[in-house]
Amino acid sequence: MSKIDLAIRGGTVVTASDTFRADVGIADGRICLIADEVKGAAREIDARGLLVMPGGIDSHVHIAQPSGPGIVMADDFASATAAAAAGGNTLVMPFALQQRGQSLRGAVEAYRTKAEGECHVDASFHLIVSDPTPAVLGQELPALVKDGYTSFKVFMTYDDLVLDDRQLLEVFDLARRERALVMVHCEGYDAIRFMTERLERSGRTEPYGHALSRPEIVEREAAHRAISHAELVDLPMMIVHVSGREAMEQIRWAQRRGLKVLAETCPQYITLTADDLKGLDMEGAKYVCSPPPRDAESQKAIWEGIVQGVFQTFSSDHCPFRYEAADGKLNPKARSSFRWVPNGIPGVETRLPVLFSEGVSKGRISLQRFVELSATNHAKIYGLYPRKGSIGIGFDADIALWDPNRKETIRQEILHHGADYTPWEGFEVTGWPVMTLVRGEVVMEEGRIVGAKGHGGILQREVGSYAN
Ligand code: DUC
Ligand code: ZN
Ligand code: ZN
Repeated sequence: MSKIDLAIRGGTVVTASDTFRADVGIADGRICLIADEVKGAAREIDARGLLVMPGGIDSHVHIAQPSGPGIVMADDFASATAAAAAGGNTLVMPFALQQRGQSLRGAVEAYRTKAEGECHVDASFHLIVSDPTPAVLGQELPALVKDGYTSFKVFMTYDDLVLDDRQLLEVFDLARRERALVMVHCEGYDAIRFMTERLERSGRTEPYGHALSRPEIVEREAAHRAISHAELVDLPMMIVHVSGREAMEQIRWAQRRGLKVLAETCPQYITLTADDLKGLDMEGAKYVCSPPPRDAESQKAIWEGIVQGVFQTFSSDHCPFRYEAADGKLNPKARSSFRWVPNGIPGVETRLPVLFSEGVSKGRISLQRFVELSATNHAKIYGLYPRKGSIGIGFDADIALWDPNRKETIRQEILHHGADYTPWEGFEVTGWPVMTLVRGEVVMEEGRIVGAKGHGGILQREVGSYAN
């Protein structure tokens, strides 16, 4: 056997199928041995009392994305991936956003330039298609899929991003031909505009108006429309950031009819509610994201969907803005209407502790389901399996060591992201990641980011098994 660089000894290995006591041997950044005892390694990590789990894969994060005039995202690639590592993640999947009039290839190159040499964990880009011109559909997208950009997001709302039904169908049709996976933001543009203008006319301009302007009906209608379009062209599709019962039931209905509809949900939909947007003065702006968090009954529905397998992935939808900042939540126009409050919340660092604590520690889901939702399914769906997403011979040694009994209180002061607040301030969790290794290198130890940035690489992907 070749030389073993590192052994993780005495821990309990958890995969999407099993939990077992074993040592893990690593050579050249990959897992080379799983055995009762791994001896003779150049270095050892003592994992007694800890869970040895696949590093988290967060397949939905926004980093350094243009977000409107005068607005700046709180994270660059260095800070977002440091936060990811601190939260037990080894890979993030941000978006390369095409602005209208811009070539998609140009957008991708610009994001790669921002990310290269900056990342603490691996990264792999999805595309956002906002301008599906004949050149984009005919040449750019097929070429980009072949180059390993095998998934893209489309929006059913937002002035700068919305695609109409015909455009959605054209993109879906192209994705089917190229076997790419489309992620869909399901909220109806016209209904939101109608509600927003009505609320503004009646003076409901505070942050809570954001939740009132896009109720569950708006998400349900768009989810049903997207499902119908995907059925028409026989396309596997991922509905992202599902917030409550209405959309979840549309997806479950589609899945029961045998349609290839996948779904994602996020921490905000099991822990926050629209009432959080009612915070005094402008405090509610800290929770403005889309779709908005709903209510306790919606949280129950999301758990139902998690337990029943309606959801395959649990991502953060990390989309961070500073609160006390003129380029963030409290920009000069934000007080005049919720529509000017930048849309999104930070969460890449807290996603896994929230799911572990609310899910595993409270007995709602098994460790196996946790690993599926947090890592394995992301790798399978987005074309990184069997390289990423599990602990097995030949996989990249992307590993998080967890103390399942450690109690922590989430606080801004212990986090690494670029935002100046966390929506989970004061949230108590049981279970905490204490070490993260990316391809066999320790990148986080006890909350400290160790090692140089630039260890994280930018990965191209295969077509995922679902799109296939
Ligand atoms: N959609 C996202 O996926 N993230 C942030 C805002 C949004 O609308
Ligand atoms: Zn979205
Ligand atoms: Zn998002």
